[in-house]
Amino acid sequence: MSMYVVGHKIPDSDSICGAIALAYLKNQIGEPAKASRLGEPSPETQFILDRFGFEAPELKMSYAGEEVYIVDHSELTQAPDDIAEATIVGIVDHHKLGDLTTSTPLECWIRPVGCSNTVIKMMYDFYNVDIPKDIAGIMLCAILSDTVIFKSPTCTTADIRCVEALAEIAGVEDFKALGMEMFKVKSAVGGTAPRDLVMRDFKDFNMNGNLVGIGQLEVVDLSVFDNIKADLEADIAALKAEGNRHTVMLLLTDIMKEGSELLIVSDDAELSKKAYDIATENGRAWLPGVLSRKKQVVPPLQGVFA
Ligand SMILES: [Mn+2]
Repeated sequence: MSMYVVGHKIPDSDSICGAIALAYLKNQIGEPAKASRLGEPSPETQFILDRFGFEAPELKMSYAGEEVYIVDHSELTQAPDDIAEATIVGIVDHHKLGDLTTSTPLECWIRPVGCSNTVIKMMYDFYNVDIPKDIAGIMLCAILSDTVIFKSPTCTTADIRCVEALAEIAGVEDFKALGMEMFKVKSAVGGTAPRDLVMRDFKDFNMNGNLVGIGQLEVVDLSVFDNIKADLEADIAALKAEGNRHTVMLLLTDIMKEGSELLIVSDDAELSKKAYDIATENGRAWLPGVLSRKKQVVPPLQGVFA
């Protein structure tokens, strides 16, 4: 039986590149595997796939009766809707441990590093499998994306060493320049509908029974939002009104100034003050030094909802 290797809903570059890289490794060690995805590739991910000559993995939403290797999360809200009817054979991740459970033993490769692809590189080393040049290229881009070219507080020396080794294999001489090229693609937000921008990198979290949705847009200069910020605010308000979320947040992250503007709509008007000790004004707050959703935004919120 062949397994599917799949990342989270609203896939980012780590989820797509990680599924491709891990499926290749699994096939090399005699475990048939196929990469798949739970949504459309972002412009950044498409740039990476094009750059190294890959097609996007198969779009597959239903996994009932299948064996599944989960990449880049361990949260029910981010997994396939029918994951309870599938067999989870493994998880490779670098986030907090979520609420996915299994009824059979599984392998887990979970490390507190900057990117799932860093853990997948450790898996290649463990199994002593050579990484093909093109796969090394997409893995290195995923790590540069997740670590914001090493600026994120989630970045570890393991991530930096991995990128250096992968750049060597991929024949990428200036990986920081490649990273900037990628973030410039990510910064092109003009001409995109507000809802598409809000949902581009959006994750739902179950915080002690409260559904909290957090989107993030990482750009090289926040001025790209000057003309659309009001539309984005209207859209997160609409998104909250449509569903059962306690809070919808959108982080506009400036990777050069190294901070994020928080746009928030919440049942609790004091949420930002409670979580980050920074009060919002008209639903906005500047969070200095905040680049990472998983390390700087989610944990204080979990504390508030505990
Ligand atoms: Mn990741």
